[in-house]
Amino acid sequence: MKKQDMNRDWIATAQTLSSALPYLQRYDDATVVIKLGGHAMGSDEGMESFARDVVLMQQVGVNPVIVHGGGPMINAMLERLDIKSEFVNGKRVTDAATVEVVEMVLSGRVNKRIVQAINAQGGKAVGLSGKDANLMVCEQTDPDLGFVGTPVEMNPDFLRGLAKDNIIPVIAPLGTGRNGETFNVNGDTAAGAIAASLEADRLLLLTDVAGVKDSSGEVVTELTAAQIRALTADGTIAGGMIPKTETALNAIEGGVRAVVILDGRAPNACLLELYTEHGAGSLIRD
Ligand code: X2W
Repeated sequence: MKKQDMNRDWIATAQTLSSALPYLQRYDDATVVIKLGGHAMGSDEGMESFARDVVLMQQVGVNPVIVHGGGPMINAMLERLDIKSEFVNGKRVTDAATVEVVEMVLSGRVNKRIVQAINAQGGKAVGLSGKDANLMVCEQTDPDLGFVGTPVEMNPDFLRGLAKDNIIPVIAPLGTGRNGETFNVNGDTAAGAIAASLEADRLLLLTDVAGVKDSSGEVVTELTAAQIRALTADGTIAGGMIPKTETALNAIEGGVRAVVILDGRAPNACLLELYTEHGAGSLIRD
């Protein structure tokens, strides 16, 4: 590279940092809950880039809380163990044998991979599940689904305490039952409940689609809760997007300022959303 071109690169970097100032100020001390879905957890490079963004966010004043999924990793382990599994309305029918595998996979390998990636970038991440410190006490969602839980009681004070010590919680979506049961919670549902309990400034739902699409297939960059309801009623929002938009509506109703559904595989997705005018994905607010 010619010296002149190199200078231009550094100047562009400095300009980028400078233009981020209003966003850095806006999100100073903000609580941002990030749901990292199993489909958005790709390569080691992707995980490294995600972890770097999270650590950067914290370095500039955000309190990040990570909630993860891991559906595809659960599927792979159930297959290896020859346990059949099916989904009803986006939720896994979970018997006693399945919930054991769900906990092993999510609280084990998946959770620790994220914790390790964040710590490798200089962050202080701690892996938890909804069982730890009673972060997420659940009731059974529906007897037909077995050990699938709906969060009913949360512990946001514990998470606030961690934020004060600059600890980044990485939470697996399992809950504890009042009678000692282990409940499998949909990752989006868990992230929404945790974000609402914290009255978070942002909930970022990182997935493998670019956002909410309108009837012509274009991603809509900003939507109100009423628009989401209308697009759901006319069938434009369908399939796997439904649990995400439902989570978004519940989270907003529960006190979250805004929810963003975005493609977690895109490079620096979180930074693009928080720190640039461009934003990323679909932003939903009341
Ligand atoms: C999910 C939990 C993991 C999850 C499951 O068993 O697959 C229920 O369906 P993703 O990667 O975010 O889809 N739980 C009740 O939600 O993972």
